[in-house]
Amino acid sequence: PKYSTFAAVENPETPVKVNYTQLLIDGKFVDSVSGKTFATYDPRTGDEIAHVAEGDAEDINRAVVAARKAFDEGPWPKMTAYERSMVLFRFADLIDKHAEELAALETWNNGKTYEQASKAELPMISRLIRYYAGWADKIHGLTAPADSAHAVQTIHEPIGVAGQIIPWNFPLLMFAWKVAPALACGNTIVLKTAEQTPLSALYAAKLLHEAGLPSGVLNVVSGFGPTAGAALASHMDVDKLAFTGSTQTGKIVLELAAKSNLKPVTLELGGKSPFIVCKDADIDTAVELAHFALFFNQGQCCCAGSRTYVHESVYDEFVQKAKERALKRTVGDPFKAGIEQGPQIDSEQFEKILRYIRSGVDNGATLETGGERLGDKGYYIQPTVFSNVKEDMLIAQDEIFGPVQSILKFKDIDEVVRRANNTSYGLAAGVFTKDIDTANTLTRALRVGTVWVNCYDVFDAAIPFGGYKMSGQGREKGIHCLSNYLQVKAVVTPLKNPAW
Ligand code: TXE
Repeated sequence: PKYSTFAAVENPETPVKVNYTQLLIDGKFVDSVSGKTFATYDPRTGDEIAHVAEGDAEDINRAVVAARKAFDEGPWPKMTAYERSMVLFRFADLIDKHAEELAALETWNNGKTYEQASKAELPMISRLIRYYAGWADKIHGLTAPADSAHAVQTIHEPIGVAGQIIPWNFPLLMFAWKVAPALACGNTIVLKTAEQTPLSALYAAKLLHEAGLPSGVLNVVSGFGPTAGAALASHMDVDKLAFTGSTQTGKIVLELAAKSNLKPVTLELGGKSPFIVCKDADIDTAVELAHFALFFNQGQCCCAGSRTYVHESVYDEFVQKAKERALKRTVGDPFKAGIEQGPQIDSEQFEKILRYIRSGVDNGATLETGGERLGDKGYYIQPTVFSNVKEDMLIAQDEIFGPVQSILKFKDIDEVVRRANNTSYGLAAGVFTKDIDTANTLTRALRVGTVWVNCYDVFDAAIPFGGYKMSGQGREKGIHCLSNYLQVKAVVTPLKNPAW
């Protein structure tokens, strides 16, 4: 197959100046205690962008001490909720003002298209920050009806120092999902970015300080998982941990949290989300959205629709159209207009995806299109489509996290429910049908945290997101996320005159 639009970067210019590469602790940019740094790369070429300070257990500890002090001594948790909300509103305005530079950093360090970063992600980020800014002064307790001799009220207090560990697939969006609700509720934070993508969060954290965030409230440590990440998860003075990443690492951090101080943990982990196309679906729309559900962000989405189940009566037509759509996908330098797909994040993910593609071929799935790398530089992979995928194949079971669509055939609704649920994951699902009864049956039967009906990847700030089963614990976004960052205190006082 020819990918006529593919154009790798020949002589990449520096898309944006990298201003911040140190750790951000107690309101200041500082070197790591060890003085060590590590390189961060441009996935378009594999070339180095910059060296950033490498945080380790000692730096995490310094950051936790700063966050603890900022929590215990204030002013942040003791400021009025209105003042906290105004800091977040100003932060959202600054994100909008610097959206071009932030989007450029995101594309440069991650490989996602600039169009996606600037037109979809950055607006979503400032919108989400404003959503939580709006919540800050609307967090109410209750009065509870107890026995007639006591007055009972509940007070919602910030939980304390939040540890947050984020992945590389949406560096800035994940930063916002974590930081905005925690700050709205009055917590202080130590956040560890993914080692692949440290740059945009440092920039955003700097903007948050410009917006008026007091020193020590948000500390950002770049570094690796087994060192900095593990130190954060097991720190005795961290009151809550929020993690997004692989299921495997989710298990590790949960264990570290349990073995240290039993800090509560929320987890947003991997998935193998079914995308179900029923016989009465609008096929052209389903083909387009199934393509989007899988290939969006180079296939590097926890909720990627990575098992495309198609009813047997429309299967052949669907496969043919899915193949044609994949062949039309424009792959190349993510800074170029009109490009839909950039490179994968790094050589590790790139090799892993190519191994899965080989296993699909070896196990007898039909390779409709793609299957190879593109170019000889950077981490580009051809949009790949497999048909005749069987349930027990690795490509139907594991999270590939790349541009590889697997199309499976089904006969009836009960069967597809059984097969869709036959996985340890339960993050999301897509359902394509015009029949309200089929839609109702599927939305209720699927054991997943989000069901998109005749749409996919709709991510408003108000929509809760999270997984059933091994896709995670707890919910992010929406009203549900607030409870992750709040303690509920019951206050009971005797009533002098119970009769009143
Ligand atoms: O994930 P990790 P990786 C999936 C996807 C991908 C695979 C591996 O399938 O191919 O995971 O990616 C930190 N203690 N997802 O290796 O390891 C790490 O530094 C504490 C799905 O990048 O989970 C980073 O900040 N922290 C996912 C974060 O965990 C540790 C997004 C995520 O890295 C640690 C990314 C440790 N011992 C990958 N080890 C999603 N749900 O969207 C690592 N980390």
